[in-house]
Amino acid sequence: MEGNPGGDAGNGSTVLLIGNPNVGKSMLFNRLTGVNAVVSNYPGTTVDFTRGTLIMHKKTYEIIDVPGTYSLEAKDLAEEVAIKMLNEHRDGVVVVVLDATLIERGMYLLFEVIERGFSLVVALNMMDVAHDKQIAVDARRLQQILGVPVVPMTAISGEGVKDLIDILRKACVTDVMGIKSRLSGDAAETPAISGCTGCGRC
Ligand SMILES: Nc1nc2c(ncn2[C@@H]2O[C@H](COP(=O)(O)OP(=O)(O)OP(=O)(O)O)[C@@H](O)[C@H]2O)c(=O)[nH]1
Ligand SMILES: [Mg+2]
Repeated sequence: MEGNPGGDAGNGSTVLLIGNPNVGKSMLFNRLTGVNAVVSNYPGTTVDFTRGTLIMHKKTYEIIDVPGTYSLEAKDLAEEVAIKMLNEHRDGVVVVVLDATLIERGMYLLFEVIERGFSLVVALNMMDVAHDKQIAVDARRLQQILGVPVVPMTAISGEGVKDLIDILRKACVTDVMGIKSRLSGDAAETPAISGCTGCGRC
């Protein structure tokens, strides 16, 4: 499966916000969609999810706030719904939201999304907390190693949200073997390109 470098967000225009519980997905969702959100039950379940729209550069994106999950191996109903939603939107863009103060905790889910071949972007949220706790986060390096856009942001203040919106169309697919080689130094890190995310796929 190939990404869609430089094109519109995936083949479709659905954007799924996925991440561990409490990383700020809903706060980001509110920033992206404003007031036009609709809450529904996922069919056949009592699990709520929210969808809304974002209109940007004359393109309408459907944004889905996926229930929080630690993995794509369901351990409860909410996680099961999260997985079903991903499977229903294989041509969409996945925004994997990570807590910048707990990056390792979100890596498992991130790699599961990568392994399934989704076109993705990483939103590194809670940068304000990372800053207050003096946790240094090198988003650029993470991006060069992962080979997908990584956007530092603070959903609570809105900082970085516009950058995330602008980068949605550069969402791309990456692969675990490539990441391993870049980590071990066997392959060059994807070069940073001026004015670009540096994922190297433009
Ligand atoms: N300081 C800070 N707090 C944030 C930020 N983003 C979200 N929060 C707070 O973190 C808490 C969790 O945010 P939510 O948006 O509900 O998180 P979620 O990922 O939707 O959580 P679940 O729906 O339970 O999976 C809330 O109290 C938010 O106000 C941020 O960038 N900085
Ligand atoms: Mg939420």
